[in-house]
Amino acid sequence: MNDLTAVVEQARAAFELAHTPADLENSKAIFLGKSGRITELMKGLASLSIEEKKLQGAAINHAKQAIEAALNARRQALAERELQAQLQAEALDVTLPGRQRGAGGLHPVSLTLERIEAIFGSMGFEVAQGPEIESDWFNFTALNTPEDHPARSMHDTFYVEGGSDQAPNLLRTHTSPMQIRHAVQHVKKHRLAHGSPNDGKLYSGDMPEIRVIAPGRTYRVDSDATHSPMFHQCEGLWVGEAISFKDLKYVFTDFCRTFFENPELVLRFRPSFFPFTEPSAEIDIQFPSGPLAGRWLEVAGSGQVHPNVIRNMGLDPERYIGFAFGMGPDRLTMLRYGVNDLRLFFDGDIRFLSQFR
Ligand code: 2U9
Repeated sequence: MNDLTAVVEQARAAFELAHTPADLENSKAIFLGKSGRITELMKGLASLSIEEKKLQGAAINHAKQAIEAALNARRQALAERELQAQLQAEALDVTLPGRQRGAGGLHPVSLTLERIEAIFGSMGFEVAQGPEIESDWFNFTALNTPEDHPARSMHDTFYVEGGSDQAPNLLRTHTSPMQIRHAVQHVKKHRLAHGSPNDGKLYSGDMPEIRVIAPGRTYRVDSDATHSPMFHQCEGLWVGEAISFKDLKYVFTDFCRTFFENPELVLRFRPSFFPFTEPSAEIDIQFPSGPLAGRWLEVAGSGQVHPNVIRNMGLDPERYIGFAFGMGPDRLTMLRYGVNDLRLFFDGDIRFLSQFR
């Protein structure tokens, strides 16, 4: 009996010394293998009497079970240890700060365009849309620009393929063509509603007012610190039966004071010339205080829409009249934020752009 207890103790000790599953399987062979200690003891039973066989056999089985239990316990301990080592090796440090996705923001000129749309929107202006590649007719002819006007030269305007000599295609030089398109659609729609579809004559029937702004990209052959070949424009148009210069002054003054958040802002209308307006005026603003105080700053062109342009919308200028204005959102953005070089807007430098987030 003492022998068996010793064998069990030796097995336990051997299993404890095994530090890998392979070591453990070697130790198992010594005690439970084909010629292991337990098998040898079983073989010894052959020479015993039946009574002794029973007793000794039961004792050996008992010892064998104890060894198997120790083996299984050690197997589990090694597996557990291996798992812990693996978990530790593959551990994720969840306390590391996460990789953040950079917060985006709108471009400063987009912020200005949104602002312009909101302010004119509150005055009942719709927002027109239209193509950046235009026909010569919508960009120049419909806007009363003479055939020999310098703006029509290759020197000033980007011409693109796809048009003909009679009707060339170009990159729009202003956003006015969108307003012509908008006005023509507006007139068509209300002619139909009044049962007088196109009869070739100018329309002098009833119609709601045209009140629209046209913001967007425009293109001219020009490039220096204050000119970019691509720049933005926002034009406005209000046509009705008695829309006068007085309305232009009121609307544009209100717009400038709201845009620059300064109710004391002063405006000046200076006589000028544009082919599409008559009379025409440049609009200057002056801040009563602050870094720009005391200087007249040119911010827009404007005027009463030329009768020829009213005709090109399909309207009778004897009944319909209105005003138009055009401004540069790029320049408005420079004035609002104190930016001194237009090119900063189009360089795409994140250090500059992220200041407007
Ligand atoms: C229609 C008829 C008339 C829009 C106008 C200006 C005067 C003007 C430019 C000044 C420099 C814009 O900032 S700028 O690039 N614009 O001076 N624009 S009146 O006149 C129109 C528009 C549409 C149908």
